[in-house]
Amino acid sequence: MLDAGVQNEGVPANSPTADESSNLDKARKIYNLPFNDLLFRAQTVHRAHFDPNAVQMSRLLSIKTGGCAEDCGYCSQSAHYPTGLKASKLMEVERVIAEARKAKAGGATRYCMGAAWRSPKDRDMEAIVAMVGGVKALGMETCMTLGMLSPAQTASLADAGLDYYNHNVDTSERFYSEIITTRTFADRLETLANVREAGIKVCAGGILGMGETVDDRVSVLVTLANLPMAPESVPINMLIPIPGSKLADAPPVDPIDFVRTIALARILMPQSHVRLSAGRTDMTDEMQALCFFAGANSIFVGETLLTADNPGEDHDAALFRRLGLKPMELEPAQ
Ligand code: SAM
Ligand code: DTB
Ligand code: SF4
Repeated sequence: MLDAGVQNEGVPANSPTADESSNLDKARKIYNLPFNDLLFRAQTVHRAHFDPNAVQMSRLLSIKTGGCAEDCGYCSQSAHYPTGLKASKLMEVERVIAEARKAKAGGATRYCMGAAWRSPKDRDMEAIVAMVGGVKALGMETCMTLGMLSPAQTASLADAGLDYYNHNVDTSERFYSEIITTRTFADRLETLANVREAGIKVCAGGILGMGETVDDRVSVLVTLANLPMAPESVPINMLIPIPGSKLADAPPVDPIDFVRTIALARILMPQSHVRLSAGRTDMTDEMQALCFFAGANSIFVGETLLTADNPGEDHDAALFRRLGLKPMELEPAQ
């Protein structure tokens, strides 16, 4: 089994266990190791499971932007905050497929489509299913992030052949209600369980830089590592402060603490792809290099994430050259 000794096997994600605080203690000890010991350990785990110089490349598209009913304090797309973002309707299927084709030409192997919804309406499912089919037909992996899903909705996405569903826990259970009040941490775990149950691969992570404590960060990773099965993909976002949002003035994360969190994610979830996600435009090349050394092996490519900036192709190509990194190839479909 996984080698950090802090996972529970087969324990339902949302039932408190006697081991919970002991798992947190063990993970906190790893997080607080001397930095060189932590990075050596993370890199050793990384090399046992992955090519240390290969980085998976995903591309994002916002298929439905803004006007969201949820009050997530970090988000440009919440209707609860005056962020100045213009809301738009669900994009045409053909346009989505045309954008995916361009992303493939730019080297992306996974196409991630995001919608600013609390959850999809049943009337939207036909278009969503057509998008999955169209992007898959290009030979790319598909990922969607559409908010909360019912078992019936996860079943139709699974039938459409969706590879991954992204649904972040974002922060610890303790801190959750400071950031979002229109849904609960338990709601997030329920959708994650529905996704797993339907046989879709899980992408779930969090955000650093929202005023959370180190314990909150450790707790997010312990939660994810202790799901009945760890997520295949773990995005670690650094808050992009959005003017007008609740977290517009949140103090920046210490880069060393950010790298420690990546290292802990790698150690607790040895087989997962750990994605260095939002916030790379505010990271130096040196910080990103440390994140890759600590076990991050996936990024979003392209000029834009959903609504915010991302380093463009030229910058990332130069970074990959400087570090001797290469794009991770897609595994042939079984
Ligand atoms: N509405 C869906 C949901 O919330 O699940 C999908 C889209 S939502 C934008 C996807 C994720 O993006 C959030 O869970 C959060 O982790 C991340 N995110 C959103 N705004 C961000 C920001 N300003 N900085 C960093 N990460 C952000
Ligand atoms: C994730 O963890 N990060 C991505 C993806 N999942 C959907 C989104 C980042 C959004 C950054 C802010 C924006 O572009 O609006
Ligand atoms: Fe809506 Fe998702 Fe943004 Fe929350 S994070 S406001 S659910 S788009």
